[in-house]
Amino acid sequence: MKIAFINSTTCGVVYAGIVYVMTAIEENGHEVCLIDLNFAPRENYVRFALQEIRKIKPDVIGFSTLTPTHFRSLEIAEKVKKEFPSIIMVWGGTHSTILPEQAISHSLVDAICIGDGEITFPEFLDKLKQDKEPLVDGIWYKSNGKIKKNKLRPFIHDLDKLSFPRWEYYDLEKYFRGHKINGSIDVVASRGCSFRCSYCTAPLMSELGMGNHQRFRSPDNIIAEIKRNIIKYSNKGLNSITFHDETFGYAREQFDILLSKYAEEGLHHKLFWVCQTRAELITEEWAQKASHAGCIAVEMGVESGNEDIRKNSLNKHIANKDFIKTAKILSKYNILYQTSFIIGTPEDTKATIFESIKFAKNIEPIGIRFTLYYPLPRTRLEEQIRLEGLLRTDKLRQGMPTVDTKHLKAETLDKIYFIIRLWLAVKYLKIALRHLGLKLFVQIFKYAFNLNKNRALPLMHPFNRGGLIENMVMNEWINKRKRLIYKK
Ligand code: B12
Ligand code: SF4
Repeated sequence: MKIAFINSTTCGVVYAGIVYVMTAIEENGHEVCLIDLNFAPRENYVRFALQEIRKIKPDVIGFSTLTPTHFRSLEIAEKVKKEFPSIIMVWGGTHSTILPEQAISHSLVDAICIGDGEITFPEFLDKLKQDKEPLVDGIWYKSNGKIKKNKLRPFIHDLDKLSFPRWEYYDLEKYFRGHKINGSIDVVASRGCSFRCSYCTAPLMSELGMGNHQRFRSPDNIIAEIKRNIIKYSNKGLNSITFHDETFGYAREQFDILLSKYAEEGLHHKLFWVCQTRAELITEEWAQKASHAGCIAVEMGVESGNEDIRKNSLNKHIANKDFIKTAKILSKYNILYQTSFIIGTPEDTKATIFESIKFAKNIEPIGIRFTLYYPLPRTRLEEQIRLEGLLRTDKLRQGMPTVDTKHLKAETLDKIYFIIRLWLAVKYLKIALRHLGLKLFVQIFKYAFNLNKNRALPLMHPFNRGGLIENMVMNEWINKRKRLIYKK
């Protein structure tokens, strides 16, 4: 069978979940291809997807959807169903896993995959091929318009058994040139998270009746994947690794062995890496090991500069002083750090948002992200907001309800957010000038005339979240580190 995949989340980055599933079904003898919306002209993704579907003529389309972006899958599915009613549409990803009832209830969706897709989806396709009823654990489907629910399938416990993701479904050379860190590929060393932040869906995953969601790969398996990546993708421009775990380094034993092996094998001279993790995991020893093994940058969620909001409302029990300490440790070991903040959670006032800006300035990260709060359904915070009547269904933001805080209307938040983005643009310019000096203008010139050919991704707006400038600073930093290492 021929299966086309569409990832409705587009931020100009590759995505491991879809690649893992594609790899598994290709190994099972099916033909697969990816319709990459990152290459769709802005706002024209539906037409782009349709054109691709006309060329590919798939039997099945697998959509990967998140709740905040699932409306894009619906828009595409609507047009596809009209033109090709026989194509079977299957949804998978976090949205279908967290909100299966909602996902399967859309008239355009024929089946959903709940949880991991690597075993479930190939089994489902086999049934389709044999024209049999898809009695497959982890699949809900429609039969004569009626919803049929199979049993849930436990999360895949032994991640080492999975085949390494085949990244060539993506046009890697273009990503390698346009990515935040040039030449970076994702590696997922663990899946899941055991912290319980109130705005996040991670804590729900282990409560779905599919077993513990947090799982870890063995260091040997991870190293083998990285070595395979070097062999396969170096000639395309592979240069670094992004560990896309929720909290990289949470399991200290895995972290220690992995990094020792990474350095022993000399991989730290070949591929630098970045990761996202929690600030309190970063001890002096953590940072020393990470730096020695080629860590170039860490992304940490601060969420709010107001400690009370962070701890009591967002359930993230990290004190301001701990972030400051972590920032100092990371600087000591030459690791750059990026921070992310959420504005518009229920307790936010103008003053607390200002505290976040001030805090972001104080800890001097290389990259700062501010996002407006999305109330993710079924999370603890969303339930609270619903009860308190702060959810606004009259005002949607990218298809999602908007939230008033207890003190601010969503309209005011929009204005504040606009000002923050202006402030960030100036801030990024300052950071870049500090790190690059006059080289910055040479780089902007090169970018403007596409001399480095790094304007490959049409959806990536150059100033989106400081994307272009952050990209330049990160890459300059990597080059500096490389020069230092090769001098030794
Ligand atoms: C990497 C990542 C991203 C990447 C890429 C995501 C993507 N889908 O393209 C980027 C940086 C782009 C991103 C962006 C966002 N993300 Co994000 N992201 C993640 C993260 C950290 C890891 C995802 C990953 O690679 N997991 C590892 C893979 C192996 O697991 P998986 O994704 O679950 O995939 C498996 C199954 O779901 C299934 N599957 C997946 N797709 C399909 C498709 C089919 C057909 C089938 C059969 C099966 C299947 O099989 C896969 C393999 O087992 C997750 C956290 C997490 N736990 O997943 C958050 C997460 C997915 N992100 C989330 C959010 C909210 C966002 C943003 C909306 C945040 C924001 N406010 O800006 C943005 C989207 C912005 C936009 N405009 O599009 C939420 C989603 C919540 C929800 N209810 O949908 C998560 C769960 C974080 C959280 N805990 O709250 N994200
Ligand atoms: S640490 Fe990150 S992934 Fe874990 S619950 Fe908190 S926000 Fe979610």
